[in-house]
Amino acid sequence: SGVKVSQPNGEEAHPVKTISQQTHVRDANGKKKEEEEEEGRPNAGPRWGNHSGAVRKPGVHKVLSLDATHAPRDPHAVGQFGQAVLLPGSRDAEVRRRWDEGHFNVYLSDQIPVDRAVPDTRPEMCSQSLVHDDLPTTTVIFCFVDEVWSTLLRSVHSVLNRSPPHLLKEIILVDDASTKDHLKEQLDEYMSQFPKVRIIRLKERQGLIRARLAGAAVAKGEVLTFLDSHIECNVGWLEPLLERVYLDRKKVPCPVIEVISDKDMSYLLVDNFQRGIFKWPLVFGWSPVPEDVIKKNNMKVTDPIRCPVMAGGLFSIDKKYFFELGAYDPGLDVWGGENMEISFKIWMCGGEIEIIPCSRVGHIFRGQNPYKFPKDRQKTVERNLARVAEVWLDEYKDLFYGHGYQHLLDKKVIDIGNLTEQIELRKRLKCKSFKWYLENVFPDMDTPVVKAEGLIFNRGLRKCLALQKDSLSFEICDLSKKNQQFNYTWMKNIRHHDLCVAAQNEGSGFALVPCDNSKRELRWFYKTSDSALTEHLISEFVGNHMCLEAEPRDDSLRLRPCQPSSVFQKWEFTHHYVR
Ligand code: LR7
Ligand code: MN
Repeated sequence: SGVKVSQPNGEEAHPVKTISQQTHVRDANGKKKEEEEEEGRPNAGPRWGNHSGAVRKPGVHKVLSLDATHAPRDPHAVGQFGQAVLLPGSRDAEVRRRWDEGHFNVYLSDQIPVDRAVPDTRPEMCSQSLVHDDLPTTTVIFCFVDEVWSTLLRSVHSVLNRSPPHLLKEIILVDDASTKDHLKEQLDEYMSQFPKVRIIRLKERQGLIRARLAGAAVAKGEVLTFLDSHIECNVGWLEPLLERVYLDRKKVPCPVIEVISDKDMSYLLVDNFQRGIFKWPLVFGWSPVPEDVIKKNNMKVTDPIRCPVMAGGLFSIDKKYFFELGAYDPGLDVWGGENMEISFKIWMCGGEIEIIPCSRVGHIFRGQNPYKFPKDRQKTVERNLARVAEVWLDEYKDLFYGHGYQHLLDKKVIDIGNLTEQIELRKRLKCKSFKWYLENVFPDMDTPVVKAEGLIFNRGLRKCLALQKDSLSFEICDLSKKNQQFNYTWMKNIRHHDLCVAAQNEGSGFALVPCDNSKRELRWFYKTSDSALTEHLISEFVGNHMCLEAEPRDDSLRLRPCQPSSVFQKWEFTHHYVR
């Protein structure tokens, strides 16, 4: 059949491409190799324990490789089988003209059938894997704002064509106050041929977070499955997700997100063993599962992959569990940060996030959001992230602010809104600490909560800073003495428990004051260099490079203009974690 032509392990290999958000796109040869390794191994079933206690027997029914498009109506149409389309140069102007409608090749998308076939990119074992015959039903929720007609339709068709009908309760399209005309009557009319498709229209733009909540509120399926509105579900995508929820209702499975090229609309494979992670300040990214974890767990390419954070757009979750978790923080606006929120919440409050290699969905990665933000984009995302940091990060929120978001601490600059309910929720659910999360879910991140700690040695005095009653002085260095212990934090505070070293306006009389992240007089820039000449503590409060200096006459502290040669301005912490 025609589908053989498109099999990525055939001669018609996809070219290797790199895509900024997802660098693990790989070619057909890489995949073929892993499939060979795969052959003949038994299916190990669930790997990561069972929260609900009841151990279920392994599934007994084969995944239905149901795909009405394996014999597409028009096998010769462009883009069929997920192949790249090269348009003649004469179309360049047209392509460019329509690009901004979706920030991808909209002109080309419109030429490709809305029910095109895509290559079955699953590892070979997947078609043999077994699932239960009494899986829960799901409601698929797409929210969209001004989505391109052909991609929205292709998303819906891929769900209709590749989901077993008895598992697909309904598809809910949440129109987040789109302005484009075709998304109104024309969409109603088109979707009226599919009884399972319902359209909800929001009167005002809510953003994807509250739009998803609106869909979830009326969903009738037992499981919610969220998808972006420019995706193509692959063969057999749904059963492996529902199987995980069935095995344990606190598992939150995500498909492997493959790449639909924004330029030629080809369906590209991604590397195995990729998981979602974050870097400071809460930036999502992909990274391979560490080699030792793969070895230790003897992981196969088909095994679920524990995921510290999810990408955000594509996942299934037990509906009751979603609401038990408090769904999303409804205070998050428009776009961004909700994937961090739900990820931390799931892990810290007893659930698990997994990527399921046998479930695969292609997504068009766009260089820019094709819609407008009601407020400034940057400010919207920052505000969302600050809400997440305040509720979930505990003492680690300093790392978030300390990586370029210090300005968010000024409550006059930005109002992140009320957090009482979110904080209450975390207490009510008895969620674990962020420290627990880092140690147990993302141990390889290895992120120190302070930049330096221990004693603070002054090179000139050859003594250490010490707290005496409520003032600061110097003592002979002694590691066992508690009053000589300080932290140097991501907020650049010199901290002893809840007290911080404060710079004084006129430079004398050093006070220890209660720490407060928003106060500039508590910030000390620790300037280090290998030449060891400039280990200064520069006040960020008083302008013009004023440095903390020890006064040898009376072992006091003062601020003086920074001088590279002054040994009394040189400070050394016992332990440096980050220079
Ligand atoms: O105001 C809005 N209202 C909406 O309904 C803004 C967006 N949306 C819709 C939009 O039409 C789309 O269907 O919400 C969906 C997601 O928006 P995208 O496609 O612009 O987001 P994205 O793919 O750039 O971003 C990722 O991060 C987002 C952060 O809020 C969401 O979690 C997206 O769902 C998420 N997408 C994915 O996880 C797919 C893989 C991307 C990666 C990595
Ligand atoms: Mn998207």
